[in-house]
Amino acid sequence: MAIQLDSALGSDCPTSAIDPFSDDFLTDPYGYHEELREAGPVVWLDTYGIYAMARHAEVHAALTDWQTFCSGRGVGIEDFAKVKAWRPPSKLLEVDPPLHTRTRSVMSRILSPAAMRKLREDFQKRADALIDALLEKGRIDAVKDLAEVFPLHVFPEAVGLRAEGRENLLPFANMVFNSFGPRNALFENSVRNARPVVQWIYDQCHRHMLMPGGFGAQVWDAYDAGDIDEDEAHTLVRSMLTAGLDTTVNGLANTVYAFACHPDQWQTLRAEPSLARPAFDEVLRWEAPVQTFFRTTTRAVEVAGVTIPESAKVLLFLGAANRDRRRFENPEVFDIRRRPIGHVAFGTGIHTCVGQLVARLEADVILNAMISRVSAIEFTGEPTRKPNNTLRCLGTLPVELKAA
Ligand code: 8QM
Repeated sequence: MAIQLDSALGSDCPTSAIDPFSDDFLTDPYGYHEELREAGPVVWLDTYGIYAMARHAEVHAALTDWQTFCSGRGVGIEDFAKVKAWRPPSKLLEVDPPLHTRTRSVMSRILSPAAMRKLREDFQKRADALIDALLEKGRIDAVKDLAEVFPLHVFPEAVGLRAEGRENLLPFANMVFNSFGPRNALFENSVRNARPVVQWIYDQCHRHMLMPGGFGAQVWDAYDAGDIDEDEAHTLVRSMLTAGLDTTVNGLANTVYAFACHPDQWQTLRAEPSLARPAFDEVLRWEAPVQTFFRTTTRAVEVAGVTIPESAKVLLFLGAANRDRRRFENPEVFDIRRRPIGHVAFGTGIHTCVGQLVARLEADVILNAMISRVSAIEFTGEPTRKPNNTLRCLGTLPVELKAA
């Protein structure tokens, strides 16, 4: 630790006392992001003894250079080379090539554009029915009644899970995303909450638990074909259950939130429904569901004049990079007409979100359903935040949907 600190100080690396895992930061990160971006291209965070990058150029470059900024030592704060991982590591997220190349190709084949075309019609019907039901209700909590309900309807079915026990999925994912951070109260409480559901999750990943034809069964088909071994198949199904739900829940909640905050943008979208796709990208840029991930350096590396030593943990602020004015003009403005090309909400490089077509499909069918049916989205109360060590989460989002 002393060596790391010396080299940080010795190479002109600015230091900061900001704690990016405090409730304060997680509840309202944007002022802190600005401080971190302006402190320099690389910042040493005293609280944890880690490096951080919050500007777009450096975040993007680090995500692209997997040889130097590896994932195999964990994408949370703990270095798997020093501390045993608290769960068996993911064979997709927390690995490097060549293993990553093999597992990734199995997953991207399953989550392909052709697979999405098969799902679209059914997803759209369910989105239409859900929005009709919510309009009957009028006043809703857009987190519980919309953002959670919809992915919980469509995603477990696409994977091929049994109907019972689906309520276990969200507490499990909530725990995993908290566990990328330090062992603070968020980490400890979510582990305690999820303890009873972990075994259920692991049980669902076995071949005999998965309905034929779903994403899960297709992972096992890849085992039959000899592309992956048994342990890899089981762990890749677990990846789907971990990564596929909480992310889209928050992506949808952030979508409703963004338009509730910007009624003019909702009218723009209604007048021009073909903006749905760029509008979702703008939501992701403006409020990235996954705010941060770590990498670990495999060698000493110079970044913008700062030498980061080997075996350092580097915290990449995806959400801050997406609001860097060096990359995006008026970054704090939510504008669905901007083409937010280059946002890193899905990451970039070899680990770019492999499930993003599912996320895009879910957002697209919900927006389609709302564009034709909902004339306005109005707040009926103050939204609340649910801090998470990785995710940008709303706790509640009280709104009224007005029928068109
Ligand atoms: C985050 O377990 C996994 O493979 C996994 C867990 C979380 C994610 C991705 C993969 C990025 C959504």
